[in-house]
Amino acid sequence: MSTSTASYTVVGMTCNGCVNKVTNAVMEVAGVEDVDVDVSTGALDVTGEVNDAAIRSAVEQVGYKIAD
Ligand SMILES: [Cu+2]
Repeated sequence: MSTSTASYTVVGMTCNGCVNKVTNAVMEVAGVEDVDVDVSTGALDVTGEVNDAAIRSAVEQVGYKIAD
């Protein structure tokens, strides 16, 4: 398995509470080692064995969307 970083844009985050929700949800995804979220840009950077579909569904389950 190789470690890599994937970048997404999350829509709908407005505060640090949103950042914490998204961070915690993505950290729960198997293989994820590190998560970095920027509330002002919506940037979500995920490091680890990145499973794209699992990350998208984790973000959606806490109420946000990933822009395509
Ligand atoms: Cu918020």
